[in-house]
Amino acid sequence: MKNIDSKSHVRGESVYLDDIPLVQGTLYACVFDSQVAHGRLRSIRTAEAETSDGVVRVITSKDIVGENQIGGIIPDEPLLADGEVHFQGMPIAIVLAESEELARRAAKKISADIEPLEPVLDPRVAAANGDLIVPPKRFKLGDSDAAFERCDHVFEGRADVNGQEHLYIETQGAYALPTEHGGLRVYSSTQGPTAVQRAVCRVTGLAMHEVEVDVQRLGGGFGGKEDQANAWAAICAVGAQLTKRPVKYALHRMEDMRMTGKRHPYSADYRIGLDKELKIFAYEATFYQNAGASADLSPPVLERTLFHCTNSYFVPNVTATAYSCRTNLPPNTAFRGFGGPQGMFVIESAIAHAAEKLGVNAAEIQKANLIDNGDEFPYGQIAESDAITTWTQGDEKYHFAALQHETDAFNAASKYFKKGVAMMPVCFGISFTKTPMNQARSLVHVYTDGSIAVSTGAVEMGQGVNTKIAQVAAEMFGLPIEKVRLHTTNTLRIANTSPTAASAAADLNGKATQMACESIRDRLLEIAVPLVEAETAADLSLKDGFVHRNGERTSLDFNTLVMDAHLQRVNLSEHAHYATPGINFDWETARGHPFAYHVYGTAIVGVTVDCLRGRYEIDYVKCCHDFGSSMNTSVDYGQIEGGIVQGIGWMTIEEVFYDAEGRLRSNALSTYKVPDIYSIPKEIAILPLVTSRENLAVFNSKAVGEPPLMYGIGAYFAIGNAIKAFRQENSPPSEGGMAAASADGVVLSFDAPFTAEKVLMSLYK
Ligand code: MTE
Ligand code: LUZ
Ligand code: MOS
Repeated sequence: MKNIDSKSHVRGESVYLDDIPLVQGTLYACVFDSQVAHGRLRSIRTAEAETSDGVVRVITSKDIVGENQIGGIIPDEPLLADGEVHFQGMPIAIVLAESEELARRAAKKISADIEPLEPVLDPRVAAANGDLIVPPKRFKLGDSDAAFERCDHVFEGRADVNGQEHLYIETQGAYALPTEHGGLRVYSSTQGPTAVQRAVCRVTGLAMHEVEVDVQRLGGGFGGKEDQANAWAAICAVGAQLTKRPVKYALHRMEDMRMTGKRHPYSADYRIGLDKELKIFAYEATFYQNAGASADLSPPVLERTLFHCTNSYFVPNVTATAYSCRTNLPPNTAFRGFGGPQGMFVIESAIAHAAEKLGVNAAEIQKANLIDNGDEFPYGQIAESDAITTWTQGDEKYHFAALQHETDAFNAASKYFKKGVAMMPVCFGISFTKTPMNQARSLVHVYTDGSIAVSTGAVEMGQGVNTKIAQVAAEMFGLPIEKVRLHTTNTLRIANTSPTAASAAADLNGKATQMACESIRDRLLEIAVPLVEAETAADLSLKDGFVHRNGERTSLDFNTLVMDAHLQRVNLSEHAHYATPGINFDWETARGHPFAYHVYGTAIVGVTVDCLRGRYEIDYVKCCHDFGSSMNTSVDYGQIEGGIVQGIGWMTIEEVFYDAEGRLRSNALSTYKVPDIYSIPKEIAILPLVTSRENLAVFNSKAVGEPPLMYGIGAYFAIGNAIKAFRQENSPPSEGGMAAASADGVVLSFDAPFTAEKVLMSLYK
């Protein structure tokens, strides 16, 4: 079954923020933002902008009616700079004008007198200065100190991983309209309508019941709109409140890239200890997260780094410590995987390091340590594991040994092109790690013509959540999917939503929808009992648009039944609430059962490196992926393909670059390269692992949004292996391994992304 949006997408008929018809009198906002990464804001000169053509108002922090604050977790983020600026791109003033162009023109006429202060960009420096967003977090299993004493091999090193630009096709934006009694209606391109509502209320001083937030769909979010849609909605709301006119702001691409945060870069130290059988007996990691200038979502991102620091492996003795470091970059934020991929990259680096030094294939170490049923994660949850199954089935189908052999044979015959192959197992926990966030609601109306309207807290952003929820409703009522319509995510219909994030939107909102439909269906079947001369409703079901009795179709169709129920004054609507059962986590002890379940998978990634130019191609990604039982393979395969490409992009060609002044140099698509049709893997093969074990996924169809991104990490190590093949042939063996800075200064370090430049430098002295 295709994504229900595919037709309107292809025809250009799908409605995004910028397609909403504008109300007469709408003003356009544009932000004047800081050109300095860190400094004291002495004064702002707005006079020239204020008298500029078409300008209605210029707003600075002192004009804000409510609180000048949008920090969701920690109140450390002013909407408009006041007293100090903390990153280049920090909003200082808002211009409102009669047209977009006039607003932009006027914003250029604003200037600010800023006394520069030393910017801090390196998270290790921030940590040394004691500038942390929250106190350090730690996971501990067993006793790693004692365990290292007993290891046969111990290796330590450093791994760095850079950020990533979200590059949703639709940039950030919002449109705020004044409503009766001083209220506001806000259209926002957000993953978190309630988060937007809260931010709008805070800056305007309005109560939540006075503010309606509505979201049709997003042209991509990828985590970038989980928290960071708030500022633009708040800016429009402040403008609408002060002028009593509608205000719209849709960011230009370069504004968006400059002013918004990205995936968190991390720097980490690791220490890994193995025994003679290659069992990882002890692991220590220290993570320095580059949080940027304010907290945003950095604390839970940091926590998820710890949750995934051992990836798919069971390690009996683990100490993992994580620091969230405040720097003068735009606040970094959620990005597909939410800190998990950064944690996984470090243990994969440690394993590659050990493999190199021990002269074994990294896959041997990986395989020897896969987490099994009943093993304990470093946070106390007991694994119901399919890590070994996905590895074994993937290997049986795609033959890692044969691919390795093929790679070696190619390399023996080729001087300037070298191939590399790597295995990449993945294990990702499904649920918000903050237990209270794991709740959702759904509002279902059955209309008297038999058509069905569904509203939930889930936001459609291309991932197909609306398709899955429509499938749930259609299945529950035994109707074709055309009879179901998903409506906008709206805070008046569904209140207090969790953001659409953590890959859990289909599970949470799908389950709530299932419950709502179940209640209405049960009432309908009670009405049907006498109409089809059944004994009890238990004998009845809804299928193919008809009531069935003991599995056989009766003459009573759905529409007739619905009208009959209505005439008997039966409620045809339901608002249901779902909260994931059985989950908990206690940060006091750093133990619990935070995840409803885990998603497992194993990928084999193959690459070819051009050893004269440093360029490379991704030949294939072949994976065995744990679906539970997919309710929509075309949506799920799309998520896997997209996730893999995005993960590879992060690990290879995408390079977020800030200069020493904290200025984003990769600030446009000419300087920030994302995978295109030419650089995606030549082959993506997916072997579904179908399991029927009961899980907490909707219709047993496991969450798929984030886990596949992490298969992309394999590309980094496959490239590393190709480089190793070249260097083994072209340099003396004493030169040192992939992880080591060798005596002659050649460095093959763990420092993602592996851009062509870095590959070239790694190939030669
Ligand atoms: N797929 C598309 N096409 N666009 C997106 O923005 N976001 C990803 C993933 N897949 C995203 C996507 C992220 S970060 C998450 S958390 C999940 O979708 C969220 O949706 P779900 O909970 O319905 O899987
Ligand atoms: N967002 C969040 C997330 O607030 N908590 C999470 O645990 C999470 N996990 C993945 C992606 N977004
Ligand atoms: Mo996704 S990072 O949970 O929005």
